[in-house]
Parts: sequence; structure tokens; C-alpha cells
Amino acid sequence: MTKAAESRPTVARNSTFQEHNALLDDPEGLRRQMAADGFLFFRGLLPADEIVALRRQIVQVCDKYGWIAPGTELMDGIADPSAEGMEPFCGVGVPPDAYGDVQRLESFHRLAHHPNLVAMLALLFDETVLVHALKIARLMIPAKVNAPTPAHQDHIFIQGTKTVYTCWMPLGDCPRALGGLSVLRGSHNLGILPVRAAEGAGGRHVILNDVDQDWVETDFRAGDVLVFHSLTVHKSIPNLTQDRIRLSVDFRYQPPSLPIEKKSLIPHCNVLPWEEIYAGWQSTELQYYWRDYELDFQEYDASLLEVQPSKDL
Ligand SMILES: O=C(O)CCC(=O)C(=O)O
Repeated sequence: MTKAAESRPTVARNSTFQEHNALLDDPEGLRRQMAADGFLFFRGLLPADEIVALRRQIVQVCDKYGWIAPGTELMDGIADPSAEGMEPFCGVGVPPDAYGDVQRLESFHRLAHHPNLVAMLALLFDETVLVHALKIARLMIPAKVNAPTPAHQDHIFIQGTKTVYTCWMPLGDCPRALGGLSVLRGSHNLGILPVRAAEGAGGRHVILNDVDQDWVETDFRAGDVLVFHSLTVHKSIPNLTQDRIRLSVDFRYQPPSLPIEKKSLIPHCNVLPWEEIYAGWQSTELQYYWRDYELDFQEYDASLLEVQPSKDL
């Protein structure tokens, strides 16, 4: 890319999600909508009380590490600005010991398998749904060290088939000021985009010169779900609050008949081995469930994460 190309103006605007709940009764319409925009947005797809219950468990983890401001209501998730030991790792907002405590929560893993999510994805795939074992929680404490997630495509990290969909959902109401997720309409049709190094989760920012940019976002409520294709460009909106922790989860799904990269079946960032994650669980139903599938493994391609040489920017 030349300097001249870089200096060409790009058009960027912001739109608000339309609700796609009615398409749950129209599978072909649902697939058409995803094919057109690269994302779907469902208001209240999950019961808010289940989301709130998981939120409670995760803010308790924050409290255990001393990150909740004294004298505040736990469920408000208000961080103590003077608290220490928050050096985040792996784009999840908190250090490995706290993240390990979240990964141990059976309810966190179970949420990814919620029948409302799996039924929606089964309509989208018109096939069986494989829930990736790797499941991510983000405890985005508004500290300088927690930069917003840069605009990126999940495929370069997840790999395997491109027919992987992410479900992103906040654990509680998440107005724009708290920093929800924004997706770039139609960007799943741009192919794999070049990247530059960036701050924030993943450490890669797509290069979007000359792309007409329609960023779509909303004030999320507990129970809302955003679903997007592995090539759909997305980013987090900056958390403009001084002290509110943005809690969210992101889970991934694909048809089991398509190739998968083995990292999708290990604990996120290898924070703990499965045996330790499963140690306190009540049920074995969702332990090692992917072993029931005959999966087609695809090698990881590190070149997808290579940054553009700066002379080309
Ligand atoms: O929640 C975030 O900040 C990032 C989420 C994300 O990039 C994803 O779900 O793929």
C-alpha cells in the first residue's frame, strides 16, 4: 500500500443494530441476512437472569482480588482505581490467576452451550453445531493497560474453516459508554485483510484503506447476543467510564464437518489444564464433549498474523 493510497479519505459512519429476532422463524432469511451483513443481532436471546447469575460469580472473582471499590454495590462492577495487581494477560483484562478462577466456573462454560444459542446456530448452519472448547471471558477493568480491542478479523487467530461464528454477549447491561462491540457491515466479504501491530486484545489491527466503513453498534442489554462471521471486522468501543468494569464473553461455533485448528479445543491461553478447570464441576456432561466428534484438523498458519512491513503502510 502506498502513502498516496493511505491518504485517500475513507468514509466512516456509525449505525445501530436492527433486531433480527423475527428471523428465528425464517431460517432462509436468517442465512440471507448473515450472508449480506456478516452479523446478526438478537435482543434478549438469553434469559437475563442467567446472565446476571454468571455476572455475580465473575464480579466475586474481581472482589476476591481486591479490584472492586470498597463500599460499592458488588453487582455494579465498580473498580477500585487504587487497586494493584491488575496486569492483564491475553486480552482478557486480568492476570492469569484471576482468569483461571473464571475459567473454572462451570456456569461460564455451560452458557456457551445454552439451547437458545445452539438452536440459533443450528438454523444458521443447517447442520450440527460444534461449540469450540476454547471459551473467552473479558473482565475489562478501565485501566490504561486495558486498551480497547483493535479492529480485527477472528479468522487469523482461530483459523481452521472460515465458517466459524463468534457469539459475543455482555454479562449485564452494556451501554455504549461502557464499551461494547462494534462490527463493520459487509466486511466478511473483504477476504483476509492485512494487519499492523496494535495495542489491545490480539495485538493486530486490520488495514482498511479505501473501505466504506459502516460500523454498527448498540446499547447492549443483559441477554442480547451479537453473532458474526470469522472474517467480519469488529472492535470494542472504548470504555468511557472512569471505573466500571465491562464484563463480556465470546464463544465460537462451527459445523463439525469442517476443518478445525487444535487450539480451538484447548483452554483459552492455556491458563489452566482441563483437569484443573473441571476439578470442582457438578456435572461431567460438558467435559471433553468434543471427543465425541471425528474432527478434521488443520495446521496453524502463523503467516496470517504477520504484520505489513512499515514501508507498505
Ligand atoms: O470483547 C472484546 O473486547 C473483544 C471481543 C472480540 O474481539 C471477539 O469476540 O472476537
